[in-house]
Amino acid sequence: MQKILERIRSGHWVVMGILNVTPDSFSDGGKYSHLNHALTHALQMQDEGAEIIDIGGESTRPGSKLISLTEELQRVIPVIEKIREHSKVAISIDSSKPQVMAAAIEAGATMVNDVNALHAEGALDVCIEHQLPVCLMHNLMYKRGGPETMQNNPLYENVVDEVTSYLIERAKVCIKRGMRKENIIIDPGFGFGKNLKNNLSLLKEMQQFCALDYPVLVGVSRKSMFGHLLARDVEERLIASTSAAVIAYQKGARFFRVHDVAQTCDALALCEAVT
Ligand code: 7PJ
Repeated sequence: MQKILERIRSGHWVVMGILNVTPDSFSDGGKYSHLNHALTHALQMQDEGAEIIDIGGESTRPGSKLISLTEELQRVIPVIEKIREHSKVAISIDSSKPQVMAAAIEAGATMVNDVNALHAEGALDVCIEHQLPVCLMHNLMYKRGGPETMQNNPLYENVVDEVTSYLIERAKVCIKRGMRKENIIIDPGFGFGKNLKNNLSLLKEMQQFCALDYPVLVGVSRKSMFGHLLARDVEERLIASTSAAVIAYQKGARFFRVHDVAQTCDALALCEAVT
């Protein structure tokens, strides 16, 4: 994982493939819930160029329901163990629960991706104890009462400045508590408590996040912002998602969390060839 971060820092792009093991996950409808399907999908994404597989058991998309600790553990841990048996690909655990993070690390995950930026009690401690790379994502969930309600009324004076300050502040807190600065990745959190205009501003001003001293992870893949902009269903958002990745690349982003690995890698390889 450290090598991957070094590559990002030296200007190379890296793709993280999304592996949802949530029955209600919106873009693959739970198709990969079964262990062997999850493994096949992970290996396919690795084959297509994903250097990290991001495994999430709790759907964090707006409007979804939270699940219990036991259920989340039952969904993700066997998948991590299965992938570990068959591949050396880096695994990131997409969770906000410290117990899930700890169990995932034990099972072989080497990165934590938390859409709540380690706000849950004990989450920061787990990450500091293990000193592993962590993605801190901006999300107003804590102020707005969870994914069931967060989209109702997003309101910013200046979304880019507010997200920037939040990420800087959050990174500072983590460092103060003992996290190594080199292990911090930041993410503006497309779609989390943001409307279309907010999301487009984040993309338009991506260079502002990239100017901070941390690698920036971009998660726009198949998101509803494209549904709103283009009136496209989830399965029709490939071109927009890939184009957004290209735009983010051109503004300095190098780390991409995507469903469509092969297509995104093609687009990013072209970007790199002309940079
Ligand atoms: C993101 C994420 C994102 C990071 C999800 C979805 C919703 N983690 N987890 N960034 N989104 N770091 O994939 O549409 O944007 S779940």
